[in-house]
Amino acid sequence: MADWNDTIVALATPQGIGAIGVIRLSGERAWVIANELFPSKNLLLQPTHTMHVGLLKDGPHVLDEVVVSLFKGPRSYTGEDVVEISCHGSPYVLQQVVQASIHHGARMAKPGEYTQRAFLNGKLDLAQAEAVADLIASNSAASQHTALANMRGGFSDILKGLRDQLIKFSALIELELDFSQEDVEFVDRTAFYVLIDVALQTTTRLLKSFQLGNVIKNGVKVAIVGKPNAGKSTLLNTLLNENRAIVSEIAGTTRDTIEEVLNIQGILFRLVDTAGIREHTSDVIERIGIERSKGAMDSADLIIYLVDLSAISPSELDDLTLEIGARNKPFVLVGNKADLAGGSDFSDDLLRISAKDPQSVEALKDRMVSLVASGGINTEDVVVTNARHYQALQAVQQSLVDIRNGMDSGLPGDLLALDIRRCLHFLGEITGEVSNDELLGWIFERFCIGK
Ligand SMILES: Nc1nc2c(ncn2[C@@H]2O[C@H](COP(=O)(O)OP(=O)(O)OP(=O)(O)O)[C@@H](O)[C@H]2O)c(=O)[nH]1
Ligand SMILES: [Mg+2]
Repeated sequence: MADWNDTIVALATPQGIGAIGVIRLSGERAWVIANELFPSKNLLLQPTHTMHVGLLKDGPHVLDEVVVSLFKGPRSYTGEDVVEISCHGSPYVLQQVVQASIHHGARMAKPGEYTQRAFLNGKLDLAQAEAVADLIASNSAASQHTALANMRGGFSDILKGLRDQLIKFSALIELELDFSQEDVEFVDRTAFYVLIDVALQTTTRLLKSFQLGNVIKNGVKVAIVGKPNAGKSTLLNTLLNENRAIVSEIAGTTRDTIEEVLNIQGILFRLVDTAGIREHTSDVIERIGIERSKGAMDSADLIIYLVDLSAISPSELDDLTLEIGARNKPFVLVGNKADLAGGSDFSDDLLRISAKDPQSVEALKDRMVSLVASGGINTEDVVVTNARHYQALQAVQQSLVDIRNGMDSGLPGDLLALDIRRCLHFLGEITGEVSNDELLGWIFERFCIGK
């Protein structure tokens, strides 16, 4: 583990040329080092949360004209004394400023070390710190919202509530043990049952949100499937607004799956165009493509099943609806080539589009978004997006079940107390009350340097 008494320095903005680049110093000597590089004013006499313009010099050597922002701990990101130096964004200048800081006694920061210090100084808990990494990596409005909510402590608050109540009960049970001769029950068992049930409901909801969380983080996988020539590749191209896939009137044009990412109303979709599915083909490559199409359907979060309205009868369509419905997966049945098919003898459930016409595809986009939303994506809610939290939550849930079973079978108080402690342990693992150097190293190594 790093030495927490030293002062660290790193570039906080991305590598490369920019209008400005920010270098951040954190630690006991942050202000002193900045002051040594900033001759025009004594920074040590300035109040916290102020900004100062002036030349930055390493000895006689002028480095840049900069803006220095001062933060006195604990009112800073890390909780320590922090200085942010906004320089002109030349990689050469920035490198020189980092070097000068090192000459004056700073050490290059390790990946995630600022956030790790913030955690160790109690500025954020572990779940919040991890949300910082998620927020930096967010690539859609939905993933931004969930990361932001978790960073601000929504998830942590729920866990903390659970923990506080369990601690209260475990204290009472342990008190009961001290008086075991007297055969008293301090703990109101009915109230405890209620508590455990509420806790179980909460963990179940959080565990369920993980699937959703993954969807938010990684995108909703959408398989576009249907018979050859239905217009799948045409639809992909129109959705993406570019000629991504080859389109032709030859059935069996698409051989392999094609995957592209599309952001619709803040939700990330991973669209997969597939080879048209037909039962009998002698073409070996086409057969492999069809296998992949079926695989894409199996792994998809949502299926768009496209039919050519000019080449299907209502009864065929009914059979198809049943067949896709049996997959137990959200799907949209889309009737394509509405411009060719005159007949309106198809059911109203069918979404009619013309894949060539961007205007008519808008309705499909709305349907995709609403399907995801009805699947429960509400970014205001707390959503678990982190596999480590998910695993710990599973353990929390299991220990809650054990506690309840223990109470059902009249388990003695000391054993019950043990189960409660185990549950508290797993809860603490998520927020960091229970942690070790190895775990912290693993988490913070995944951050970039400067965060
Ligand atoms: N009239 C009309 N023709 C369309 C429409 N959508 C697609 N087509 C035509 O249908 C033919 C097949 O389109 P594709 O997009 O290649 O069909 P596909 O489903 O990808 O076919 P495979 O890759 O062979 O499985 C092309 O000639 C398209 O121009 C539409 O909305 N209206
Ligand atoms: Mg195709």
